[in-house]
Amino acid sequence: MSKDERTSDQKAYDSASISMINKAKEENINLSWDRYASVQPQCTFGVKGLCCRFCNMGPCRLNPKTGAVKGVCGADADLIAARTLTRSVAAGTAAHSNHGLEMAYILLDVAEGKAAAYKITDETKLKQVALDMEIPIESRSKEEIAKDVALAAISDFEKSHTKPHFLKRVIAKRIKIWEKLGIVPRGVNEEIVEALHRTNMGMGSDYKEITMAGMRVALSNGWAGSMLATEITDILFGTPKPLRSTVNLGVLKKDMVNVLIHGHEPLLSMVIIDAAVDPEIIKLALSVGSKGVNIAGICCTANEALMRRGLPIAGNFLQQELALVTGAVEAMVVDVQCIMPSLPEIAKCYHTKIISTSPKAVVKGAVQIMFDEEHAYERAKDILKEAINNYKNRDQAKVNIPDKKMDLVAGFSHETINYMLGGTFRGSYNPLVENIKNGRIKGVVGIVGCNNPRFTSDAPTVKLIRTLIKNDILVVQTGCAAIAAAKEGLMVPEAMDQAGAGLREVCEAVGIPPVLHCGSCVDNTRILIACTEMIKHGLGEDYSDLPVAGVAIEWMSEKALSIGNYFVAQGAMVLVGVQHQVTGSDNMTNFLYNEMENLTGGKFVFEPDPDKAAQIIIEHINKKRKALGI
Ligand code: NFS
Ligand code: SF4
Repeated sequence: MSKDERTSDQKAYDSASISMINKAKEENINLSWDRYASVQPQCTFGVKGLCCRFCNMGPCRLNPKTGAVKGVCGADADLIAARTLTRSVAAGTAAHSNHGLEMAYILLDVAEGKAAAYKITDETKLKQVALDMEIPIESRSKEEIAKDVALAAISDFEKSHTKPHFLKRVIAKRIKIWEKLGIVPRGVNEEIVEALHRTNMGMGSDYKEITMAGMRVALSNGWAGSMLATEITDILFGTPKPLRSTVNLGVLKKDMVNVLIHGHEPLLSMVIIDAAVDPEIIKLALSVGSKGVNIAGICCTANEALMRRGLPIAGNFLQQELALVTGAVEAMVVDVQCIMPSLPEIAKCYHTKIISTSPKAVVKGAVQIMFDEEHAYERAKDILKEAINNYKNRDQAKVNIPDKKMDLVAGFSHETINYMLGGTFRGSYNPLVENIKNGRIKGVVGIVGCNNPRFTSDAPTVKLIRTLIKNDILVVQTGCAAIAAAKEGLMVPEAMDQAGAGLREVCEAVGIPPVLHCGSCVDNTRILIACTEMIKHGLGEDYSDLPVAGVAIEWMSEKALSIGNYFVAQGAMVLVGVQHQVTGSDNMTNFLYNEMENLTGGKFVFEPDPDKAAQIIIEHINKKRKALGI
C-alpha cells in the first residue's frame, strides 16, 4: 500500500494526533491518511458526478471529450449528478432518522415500563414536546404523556401523507416558501422511499425537481428525524446544561482500564457510564491491578454523553484509529455510524478489543455483544467485564498516551443559550437579539461536520473559527468540528481573549466561551430552533433574513450532506470545503451554488481556504445586517 507522503503535521493539526501518526508509522500501521494516498488518483467521473450505476445497462461514465454525453438510457450529466446527490441526501437522512426512530421506540418502552435501564429524566422537556405535538398534559402521568409522545414521534417516521409534528415550530413565512417550492416535508420514511423511487432509472428527468426533492427529504431530517432524536434524548437523559470536561487523547489513563465508546446512539453508552460505577465492576477492576475504569468517547456518542454527563472525549472521527495506536485501550465499544471498518485490524496490533453492539452495524473481526434494551444494564456490565479482563494483556512497552488534553465547557442546548443570555430570572432570546442589533455580536455561524484526510485534519475548521470570533461572530458547533475546536482551547471562557471586543464583552458578562458546543450532529436541530427564536424575538421575518451562516468545511459523510441541505432549504448560506460531486454538470453546479438563492434564500458556497472562507462569511453577514438596517 502506498503511503501518504505528507508529513505528520500536514496530516493533523493537534500535537496528540501528530505524535500518534508518528507512532503508527514506526509500527507500520496504515491509517486513513495512508489509505487516502493509496486510492489516488480518485476517479474523476465519481468526483464530478458523471458516473451512474443505477441500472444494469450501465455503469455509464459521461465524457464529453469522447462523445459520451448521455447514459444508455439517455440521462445527461445534469440528471446523473442530481440523482446521485439526492440519493446521498436520502441516505444521510436515513442514518440520522433511523437513530431518531430507535430513540422513539425506547421512549415507548420506558412509558410502558419495559426498559428498566432508562427513565424519564427531563419532565419539563417531555411536557414541552407534548404541547408542541398537541398532546394533552393536564392531570396525566408522565408515562401516559411519554407514550403519546413516543407514538406521535413514531408516526412522524412511519405514517405517510402526513406532516411532521414539529413543522408547527417553523415560522409561518418559511412554510409558505416551502409550499410554493413544493418542499414541505412529509413523514421521514415516505420521503426517503420517495427519494429512492424518484432516482431510479426512467423516472423524472428534471434535475432541478430531483434536487428539490433532496431538499425536501433533508427537511424531514431537520424537523423530524434528527429533531426527534435530540428531543427524546433530552427527555431520557436530560437536556444539556453547561458543564466542564476534558478532550483529546490525553484523557486516556495509564493505570486504569480504558473503555472508549464510539458511534452515535447513546442508548448503550449511557448505561455503560452508569455500570462503570457499579460496585461489582469497580471491585473487578481493582482486582486486576488497575485503579478503576476510565470511560471516554469518540465521535457523536461521545458528544451525547459529554453534553449530559461531562464524559471526557478522546477524539473525533480521524482520531478513532489514533486512539487505538496509544496501545492503552482495553475496549472500544462501537454502535452505529462513522465506525471505520479498519478498527479490528489496527486493534490486532495491540491487545484492544473492538466490541460491536448494534445488529444494524455488525463489525467484522469484532467481539459481538449485541445491545438489547430490556437487558441494557447486563449487556453494559458484560462489556465492561470483557474490557477489565483484557487489562492484563496490555503491553506496557507499546503504550504511549500523548500528554495532551484540554478543558472545555459544553452543554449549550438552545434552552441553555436562552437561559444564559436571557438572565437568571427569565430566559429569553431578547438579549442575544439585542446584542446582534447593537453590533456587539455581528452574527452567528454554525460550524459543524466531520474531518477528512483531504485536509490537515481539523486545521481549516480551527483557523476559520479563530478569524470569525476575532470579528465578533459567535460560533455554535456540533459533531466532530466541535471536538476540533475544543482541542484547541476555544471552548473555555478564557478563549474570549481571542474574540473581538464586542463578542468578548458579551462572553464576559454572561460567562460563556465565544464558541459554544451544542452537541452531536442530530443536535444541529437545536440551531434550527435557536434561529426560529431569534426571528420570534424581532430579528427579521424569516430565516433568510438572519445574519447567520452554516459551515461544514471538512465534511465527508452523507449525513453532513443532509444537514447542509436542510440549512439551505431553511434559507441559510452553507459553506463547504469539499465540493458536491456534481461539478461535471454546469447546470447542477450553478443550481446549488447560485440559483438556489432565488428559491430558498439559501445556497451552497465552496471555499476550502479558511481565510477566504472567513471573508465570504463576514461579507455575507454584513450584507444581511445591512438589509435588516442594523
Ligand atoms: Ni456527524 Fe457524528 Fe463526525 Fe461527521 Fe461522523 S461522527 S453524525 S458524520 S464524522 S461529524
Ligand atoms: Fe446508465 Fe441510465 Fe442506467 Fe444510469 S440509469 S446506469 S445512466 S442507463
